[in-house]
Amino acid sequence: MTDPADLLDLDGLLTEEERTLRDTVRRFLDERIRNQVPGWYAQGVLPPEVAPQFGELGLLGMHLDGYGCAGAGAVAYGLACLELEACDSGLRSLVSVQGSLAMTAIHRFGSEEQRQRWLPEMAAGRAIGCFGLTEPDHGSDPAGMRTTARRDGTDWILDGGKMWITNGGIAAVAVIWARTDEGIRGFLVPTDTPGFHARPVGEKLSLRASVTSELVLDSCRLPADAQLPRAHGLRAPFACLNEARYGIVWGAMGAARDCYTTALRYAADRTQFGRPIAAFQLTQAKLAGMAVELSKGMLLALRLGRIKEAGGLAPHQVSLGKLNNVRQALEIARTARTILGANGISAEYPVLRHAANLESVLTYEGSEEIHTLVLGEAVTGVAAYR
Ligand code: TGC
Ligand code: FAD
Repeated sequence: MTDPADLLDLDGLLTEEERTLRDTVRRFLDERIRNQVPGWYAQGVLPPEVAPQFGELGLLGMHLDGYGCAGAGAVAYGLACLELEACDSGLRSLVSVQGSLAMTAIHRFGSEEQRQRWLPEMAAGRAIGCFGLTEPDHGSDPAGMRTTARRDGTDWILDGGKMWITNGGIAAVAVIWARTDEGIRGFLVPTDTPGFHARPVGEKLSLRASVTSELVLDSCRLPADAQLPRAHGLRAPFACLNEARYGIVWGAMGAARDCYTTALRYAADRTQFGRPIAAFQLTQAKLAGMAVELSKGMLLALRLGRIKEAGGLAPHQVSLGKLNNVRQALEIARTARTILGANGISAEYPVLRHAANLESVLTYEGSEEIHTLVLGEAVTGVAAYR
C-alpha cells in the first residue's frame, strides 16, 4: 500500500538498524512525550527531566564515539532528529545543542580531562550544555564578537554577554566563544562560576518548548584548563555548527511530515459542500505539492547523510540542505494551516506550532540569507557577506 509520507520508498534505502532506531525513537515519543508538548508550549517550558530520558535512549551526542556516546551513523542521527522535530522543534533543539554543539565542541577541541569530566554526564543527560556564540550585536557576523577573555596570571577572566542561547538557563556548563589577544578561543564555563548569570529571553512566540537565555559574564574567573586547547579561531565553532545544521536538514522534514499528515487526515474527515475537502482539486494540489517537497527534502537529507558517512560532507552542501529543507518545511506548514481552515490556528492541532517554530529554525544556525550567501560563494568563488 502507498505510504503518503514516503512516496519514493525511502524506507527501502535505510538499513534495518536505522529503521529500528527510528521506530524506537518514534515509539518513545508517542508513549512518553507527544501529548505533553502542547502543554509545555502553552506554558513556555521544557522540563529538564526530559534530558535524562533522552540520555537513556542514547540520543545525546549520539553521533560521537566513546565517553558514553552511542557512536551512531549520520543517517541514524538524522532520523532521530526527524522524529524529535515531528514532535516539536524544541525537542530537537535540546538534542542539537547538547550533542552537536556543546558535546561536539568538547569532544573535538577539548583536552582528555575535559572530555572525561563532561561527556559521560552530558551523554546521560545529567549535565546539560549550552553553546554561546551569538551576542546581542553580533548574530550572523560572530567575527565581530565583543566578549573577551584575558589572562590574569594563569587564570582567564571572561567579560561580556551572549544572547538567544538555547539551554542557557538549565545548563551545567556553557561553551563560550570569546576574543583573546591570540584570536577567538573557546572556554568551558561551569554555570555556578561567580559572575555567570543566565536570564530567560521573555515573550517568545516561537520555539516556546525550549529554554532560551541571555548569558552575562561579569569578570568570570576561570582556571587555565577551562580553555578548549584545540580550538583556534572561528573555524572551531563553525565546525560544530556544521553538525547541528546537518541535524536540522532532517529535523525540518519531521516538522513538515507532521504538518502534511495532519492536513491529509483533516482533509479526508472535513466535509464542505457535501464532499470531503480532500476531494477538491485545489486541496489536492496543495497536498500533492507538499508530498513532492517532503519527498525531495527527505531524499536530500538522505543523500547528505550518506556523503557524511563516507566522510566528505562539505559546509556548502550542509547549507544547501538547511536552506532548502527549512524553507520548504515552513511552506508546507503554512499550506497545511490553510487546509485546516480556522482549526489551523488552534493549539489542538500541531500545525501553527510547527510553523511558528520553523520561523526560528529559518534564522538560527545561519539564517536563510547567510546560507544563500554560502552557496553563492561556493558557486561563484566570491564571498559576498561584507
Ligand atoms: P570566514 O572568514 O569565512 O571563516 C572564518 C574561518 O572559519 C572557517 N569556516 C568554516 N569551517 C568549518 N565549517 C564551516 N561551515 C566554516 N565556515 C567558515 C573558514 O575557513 C575560516 O577558517 P580559517 O582557518 O581560514 O580562519 O568567516 P566570516 O566571518 O566571513 O563568516 C562567514 C559566515 C557568514 C558564513 C559565518 O559567519 C556564519 O556562518 N554566520 C552565521 C552564524 C551562525 O550560524 N550562528 C549560529 C549560532 S549557534 C545557533 O544558532 C544555535 S541554535 C541551535 C538550536 O537551538 O537548535
Ligand atoms: P542578524 O544577524 O541581525 O540578521 C538580521 C537579518 O539580516 C536576517 O534576515 C539576516 O539573514 C540578514 N543579514 C545579516 N547579514 C546579512 C548579509 N551579509 N547579507 C544579507 N542579509 C544579511 N545562538 C547561539 O550562539 N547559541 C544558541 O544556542 C542559539 N539558540 C537560538 C535559539 C533561538 C530560538 C533563536 C531564535 C536564536 C538562537 N541563536 C543562538 C541565535 C541565532 O544563531 C541568531 O539569531 C542568528 O545567527 C541570526 O542572528 P541575529 O538574530 O542577530 O540576526
